[in-house]
Amino acid sequence: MVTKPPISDIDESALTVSGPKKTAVGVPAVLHALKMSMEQMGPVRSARTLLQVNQKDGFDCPGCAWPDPAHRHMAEFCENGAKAVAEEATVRRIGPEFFAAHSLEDLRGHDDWWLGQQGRLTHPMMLEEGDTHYRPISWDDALRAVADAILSLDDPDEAIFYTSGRTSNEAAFLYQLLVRGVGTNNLPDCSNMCHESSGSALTETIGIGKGTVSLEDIWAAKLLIVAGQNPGTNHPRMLSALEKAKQNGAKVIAVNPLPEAGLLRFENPQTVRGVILGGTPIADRFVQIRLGGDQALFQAIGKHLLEAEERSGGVLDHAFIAAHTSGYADYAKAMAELDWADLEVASGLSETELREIGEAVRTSPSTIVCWAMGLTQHKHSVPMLREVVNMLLLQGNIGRPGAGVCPVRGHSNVQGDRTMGIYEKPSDAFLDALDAEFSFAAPREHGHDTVEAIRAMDSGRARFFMAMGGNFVSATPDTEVVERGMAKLDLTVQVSTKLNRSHVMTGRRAIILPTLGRTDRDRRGSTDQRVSVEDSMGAVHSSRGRLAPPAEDMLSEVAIVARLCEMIFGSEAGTRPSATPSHTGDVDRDQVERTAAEESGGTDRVVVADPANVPRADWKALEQDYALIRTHIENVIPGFDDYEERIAKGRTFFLPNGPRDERRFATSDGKAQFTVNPLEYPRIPEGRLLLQTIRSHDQYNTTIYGKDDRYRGIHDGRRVVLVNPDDISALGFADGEIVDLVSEWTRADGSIEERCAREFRIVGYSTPQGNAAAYYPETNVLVPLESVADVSNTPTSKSVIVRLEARVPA
Ligand SMILES: Nc1nc2c(c(=O)[nH]1)N[C@H]1C(S)=C(S)[C@@H](COP(=O)(O)OP(=O)(O)OC[C@H]3O[C@@H](n4cnc5c(=O)[nH]c(N)nc54)[C@H](O)[C@@H]3O)O[C@H]1N2
Ligand SMILES: Nc1nc2c(c(=O)[nH]1)N[C@H]1C(S)=C(S)[C@@H](COP(=O)(O)OP(=O)(O)OC[C@H]3O[C@@H](n4cnc5c(=O)[nH]c(N)nc54)[C@H](O)[C@@H]3O)O[C@H]1N2
Ligand SMILES: [Mo]
Repeated sequence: MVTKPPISDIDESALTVSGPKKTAVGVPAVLHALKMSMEQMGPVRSARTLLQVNQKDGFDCPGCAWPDPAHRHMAEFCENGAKAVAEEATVRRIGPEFFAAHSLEDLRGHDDWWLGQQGRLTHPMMLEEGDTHYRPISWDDALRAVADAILSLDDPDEAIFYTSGRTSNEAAFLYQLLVRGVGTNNLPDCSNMCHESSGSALTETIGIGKGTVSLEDIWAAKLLIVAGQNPGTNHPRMLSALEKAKQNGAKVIAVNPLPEAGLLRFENPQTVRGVILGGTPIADRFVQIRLGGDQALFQAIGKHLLEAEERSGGVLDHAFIAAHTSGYADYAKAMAELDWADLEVASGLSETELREIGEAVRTSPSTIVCWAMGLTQHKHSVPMLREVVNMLLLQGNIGRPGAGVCPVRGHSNVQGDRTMGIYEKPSDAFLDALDAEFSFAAPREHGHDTVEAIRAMDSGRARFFMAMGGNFVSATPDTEVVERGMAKLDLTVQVSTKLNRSHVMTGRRAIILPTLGRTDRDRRGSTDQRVSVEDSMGAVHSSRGRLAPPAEDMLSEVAIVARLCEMIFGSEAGTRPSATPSHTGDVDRDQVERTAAEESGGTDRVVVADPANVPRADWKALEQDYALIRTHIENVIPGFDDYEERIAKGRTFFLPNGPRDERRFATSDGKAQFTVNPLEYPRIPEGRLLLQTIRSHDQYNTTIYGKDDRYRGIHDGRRVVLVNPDDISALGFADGEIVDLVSEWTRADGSIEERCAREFRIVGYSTPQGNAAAYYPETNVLVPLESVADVSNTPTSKSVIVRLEARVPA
């Protein structure tokens, strides 16, 4: 297979390095955002669009999932949000002429940066087996081809339905219903590669897979530990919240192998002080931890708290521990047995430093821990996050103001998609309610997550792939295996706004279905529709785009899915969702299944979209009026009562959250769980480095906006590897040298598997010895599919053993 490594489009010879910045945001950020907006949208559209971001009754910023304050600034604006908007609201278009001019072969030679720069997709396109070019196809024919491919499968589990995290609640809800109606739970999503470890650890320990704090809690906290997160780039609006917390007297501890600018000093472009006086120092303390050392850190804090309690008392919240937790004694014993020397080695921090951080926690009346990918993408991420919970439980730091867990979510509606049932392991309660609402029996067997989906493709167990957004080929680990797997499929379908590698590394046949984004007006029938989303803190609100869509007859995600449902399940015109909740009603599941089995001839064989057992609804009506979808959601998912009313006029409502609202923990014994987790940390073999793969300041996941990483001082290029200067010389290299990165994966039998990413420039950088960093997605070729986190199955994108290899002179 031809997979020219896409290194051809960005001219890396122009790369310069100026060293990391000590401040984030400020005026340059605003200017950068405006520059990109003007390039993509021109002045009028830029002004119109940017003023609507995150305003009441405007559109939800597609940038990140950080919540909006109730009282919003005129422009609740951040540089990278503006870039995300410009990327979508661009005036560039690619229609049939573009695909006629570029063969598949030609497109395959380009990287995600070039592909994304071409503009918005406007027409359904189809690639038939053996074709050299995509060709235009009508909407009806395209959707019919998708429906036929699904119906011709021998088993519904041969189909895989991926979701990225931008999909609205309404589209996500219909999409999972389509998938379950077809007869499978194969619903991998970007979350599998993102916060799955958080979900796993939190569900086990506190009974909910989400955070337990609101924005008000952040403002009220007295200590915020921000670990494994680069908010200056990835959640810039979080910096305003941290600034406000500091004004209220909070201390901030930043835990990171890299001295990220946003964690150090913040110039708020919204205030005079930020612009003229040079801003607020954010982190009171920067803790330069070794990659993967956080489990040791949180154990050390727990151990310190327990020792202090032993000495003089007054540290622990005994009443909370007694009333609301179990497992305390075992945990305390395990901490007592830990050796400070081991904790030092694992974290790379001295006992003194570990104890100082422990003191900051001990003396804080209310503590929040915030984290993102630095804590979720390691082999031992789930035990690492259980330790975060242990530490917080000791002082009763869950379910009271200014305290709790704050996993900072990535995609703007990734959390909402999960709430809507985009999950390969749905609960029975959810499925029971779905069955009752749509008079069918959804499959119970769990489906494939992202890593399992790739295995199924590669082994020939899958034949059909559909993606509701995202860029599966570039975002997933082990790029070559994924490309090989995709090529084995009968049909790959991408519902997308922009072109990316997943449209060119296809199955034997491929279909592109262009769709509307957040900023686009979505007119159905005679009314403009709105959708709704859930932010990182469980608040739900509406979103409505106002821009003219990129082309006349574009379909929204909702419309695409509704039409597929109608084609596959048949119409049930005239039925309306009733106003009775199904999530409390009892379903005679056995009866539904019996009837289905009888009607399909009494066999046990799983039939694809078995006509006797398909969800029943008036799909056309749902397509024309999204409020009807919201009524269904209200009936199926607890917490959405009066959905329509509570999102009207730009209002926001909070979903119920047991731990936060009433210290209610939906675990097996109704209590929060202390857990015992043997200390783990990555061991780095002699002469090797542990590589983390991260985002630059000029990208959104696999969407590359530009070639700068301003805060880290990297300009006009992306193929760099950041290495500690002592390691550079110890390994016999020089700063600026071009090397290949070779990853080494030790198989179960002890043999070593190698993968190579070519031509990276070594940049001396402040990172702990033995640790290195480079950008994703270019480095995904290095991440072995087998290298996943225990329990959550998340690829270990922050923990890849590599060696640097000198390039053989040509
Ligand atoms: N502009 C922009 N915004 C985004 C995105 C984007 O690509 N661009 N992506 C969105 C998505 S989907 C997500 S999930 C989030 C991602 O947001 P982040 O998690 O902030 O993104 P990463 O670039 O992966 O950065 C990981 C951070 O963790 C640190 N780190 C790595 N390993 C460790 C470790 O072992 N311990 C500790 N303590 N720190 C560690 C890294 O040095 C880095 O600062 O951002 C969202 N927002
Ligand atoms: N090595 C490494 N790999 C990683 C990570 C890492 O840190 N390191 N991070 C992981 C994480 S946290 C995540 S979340 C995943 C991200 O994985 P994905 O979500 O799959 O990837 P994105 O790059 O966000 O997807 C971008 C594409 O989404 C489409 N799109 C944008 N907006 C819309 C929309 O409104 N509707 C539709 N239908 N399509 C739209 C566009 O076509 C665009 O090209 O990557 C993961 N992969
Ligand atoms: Mo993510």
